[in-house]
This record gives sequence, C-alpha cells and structure tokens, in this order.
Amino acid sequence: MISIANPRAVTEPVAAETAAASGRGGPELCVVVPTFNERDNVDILIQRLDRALQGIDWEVVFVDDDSPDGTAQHVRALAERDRRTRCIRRIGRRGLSSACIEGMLSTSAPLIAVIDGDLQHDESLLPRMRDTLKQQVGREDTADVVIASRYVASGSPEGLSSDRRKRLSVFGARLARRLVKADVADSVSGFFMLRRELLDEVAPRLSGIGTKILIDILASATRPLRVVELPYRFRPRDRGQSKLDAFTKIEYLLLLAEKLSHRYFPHRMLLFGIVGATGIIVNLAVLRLLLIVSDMGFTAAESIATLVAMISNFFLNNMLTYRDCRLVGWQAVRGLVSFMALCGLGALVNIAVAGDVYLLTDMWLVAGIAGAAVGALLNYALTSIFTWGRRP
Ligand SMILES: Nc1nc2c(ncn2[C@@H]2O[C@H](COP(=O)(O)OP(=O)(O)O)[C@@H](O)[C@H]2O)c(=O)[nH]1
Ligand SMILES: [Mg+2]
Repeated sequence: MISIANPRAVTEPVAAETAAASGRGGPELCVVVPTFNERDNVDILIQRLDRALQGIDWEVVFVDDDSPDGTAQHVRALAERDRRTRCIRRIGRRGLSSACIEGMLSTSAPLIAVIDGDLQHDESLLPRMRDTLKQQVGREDTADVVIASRYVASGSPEGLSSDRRKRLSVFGARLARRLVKADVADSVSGFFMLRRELLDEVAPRLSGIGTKILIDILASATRPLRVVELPYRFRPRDRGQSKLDAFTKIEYLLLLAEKLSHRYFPHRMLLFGIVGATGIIVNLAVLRLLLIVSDMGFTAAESIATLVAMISNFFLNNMLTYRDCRLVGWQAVRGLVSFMALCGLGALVNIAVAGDVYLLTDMWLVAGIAGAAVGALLNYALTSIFTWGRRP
C-alpha cells in the first residue's frame, strides 16, 4: 500500500515534469484587449489573431468592464472552446488604462501586447513586434518596448475620426515627450508590446488613470528605456463607437501632472481640489440668491447654501474624481450620507485649527488658510477611504 504524507510534495514535481516533458509551459505571448461594448468585434479579432500568430504560442485576455452588450459573456462562451482565450470581467469599474494593467498582470507570458478591441490596430504587425523584442541589438541589449507608431515614416493616423483629434493626438504625444525617458514619436499609441520584466518593474508606480497606458508605463520607468517604433496604419472604426469623451483630455493632463509631480499630487487629489473650489462658488451663489429672493436670515441661508454645495461636491466627485468606480443607486445615497457626515467632521477640524492658528499668529488670513487646508485634506482622505473605498 502506498501512503502519501504530503500530497503536494508528489503532485507538484509531477505537474512540472509533465509540462517539461510536453515541452510546453505557459504561452510566449499574451495579447491584452480592453473592451467596452465590443461584442461584435470579438470573433473577428480572435480569427485575425489566429491568422497573424501562426507558429507562436499565444493567449488573448479580454478585460471587459461588464459591458451591457454582453461582451464578457460572449468571450467566456468562446473560451469554453478555446483555451487560448480568457476573460476578466470587472464589475462596478471603468477605465481603459486600469483594464490594460489588470490584463497584463494576469499573465505569465514573457511578452505582452496591448491592442484595442475595435479592430483599428493592425494585428498583422504583432509577429514583427515580437521578433523585435527577441532580437539582440548590439551585444546583449534588446528593446524593452516596441510601439506600433502612427507618427514614424510610413505610419498613418488615418483612423482618427477628425482633424481636431489628429492635432490633439500629435500635441499630446509632444507634451508627453518631456516626461518619457526615451525618444518616442507616438507615446500615446494604444498598440504596443513589452517584456514582462518591464511591467513588473513599473507596476507599483502606475497611475492607471485615463486611456494613455503607454505613457503611464514609459514615465514610470526609473531607467532609460530602449524603445523601437514600427510604422503602421491606424484603421478607421467599422463597428461600435469610440468611448472617449471630453473628460478624456482632462484625464490625460491629470496623468501628466501626476507623473511630473512624481505622484506627490495624485490625480484624485487634484480633482478633489478642483471640485472643492467649485463648491465655494456654488455656496456663495446659493447664499446670494437666497438672500435676494427670500427673507430668511443669514444663518438659515448659509446653512442651506452649505448643504447644496456639499451635495454638488458629492455628485461632481462621484462623476469625475471617482468616475472609474462611480457609486450608483442605493450605494450613491449611502455615499452621499457618509460624504456629508465626513465633511461635517472636516469642517469642525477646520474651525478648531483656524482658531488655534489665529490665537498663535493673530493673522486671520493665515488662520483661515491653515484651517481650510487641513479640513480639505482630511475630507479628501476620509471620503476617499470611507465613501468610495479607495486608498487616498
Ligand atoms: N475595459 C475597458 N475598455 C475600454 C474602456 N473604454 C474604452 N475601452 C476599449 O478600449 C479600446 C479603445 O477604445 P476606443 O473607444 O475605440 O478609443 P479610440 O479608438 O481612441 O476612439 C476599445 O477596445 C474599447 O472597447 C473602458 O472604460 N474599459
Ligand atoms: Mg478605437
């Protein structure tokens, strides 16, 4: 009779031996595809990957933010028949960059590509991107990142839907060049390939805000990177719609600000500050209005004005600062109550700090600014944790 004291001690070497004997470990290349409402494009993309990646051991990971059109369910059904296909379904979350990060972190493949799910990127470039990453340049130097570029010789940004978007894209790439530790023409490209070591190196410093994941990666590196750009033609979108909106540009500027400040000013803190400033305007406007149209006393008018400003701040923060994890339905009601309670606490601390500073300095302006600053920081930190469940 055979007795096994520690079953793991037996099964692990056996599993490793089996993998080694078959000559196949995990895949060599992982293609990460962020998706939101791209159901109709999934089958075509997989077919095209299959054709383009003949002879390469690859997998594809769709990272879907619970698209209402059922993209995730569709991918999962395909994955039941094809083990090269995987799906990460994120619930209550939005964001292209953060989706790419989660997809990239989910694989064991040594090479990782990111490609849009709307067929605008030319997947036939993938084998050349892989060869470039595997190639020896000089003695032992190999490229860290290969970018499919619209702005190097014979590349084309044709698929950008308007001249304005083309100009913005060129301007965005120029702005980013100051930040990136490499000479890159198209650092806002959404189509690139890198080695897993680079991802592991930069992962703790990634911001994950907005849509420009490549800049996030390049600007998070602590050493000069070897970047190769390959030209390609950015195709127009056939099916579905672009998900980018007016706020995408603001997110891009916030990403640059966060990177330039070496993350001393996280994008959420900046947005929370901007929303706070709008709150002062709302407060004053409502106060003035109430004093003109009603005969209520100052205290009552100021109380209502403060309440309106708090509600407006909550909804603006929920829409903008925390748009990637927006609270909806009852969650939003609960969030509003906790936001108001925590901001009330912030106001008490503001008054106490301002009072103490006034006693010490006898300067009302300094006391007022000190109280407001401490109160605002406290509001930001507490609501971030308790209202939206995020790290400040
Ligand atoms: N997971 C996820 N994917 C997104 C999100 N927004 C856009 N995408 C996907 O990212 C890719 C590029 O987005 P798209 O709207 O086409 O951007 P454009 O090509 O620059 O107009 C597409 O595959 C989209 O489905 C998002 O919030 N979450
Ligand atoms: Mg697109």
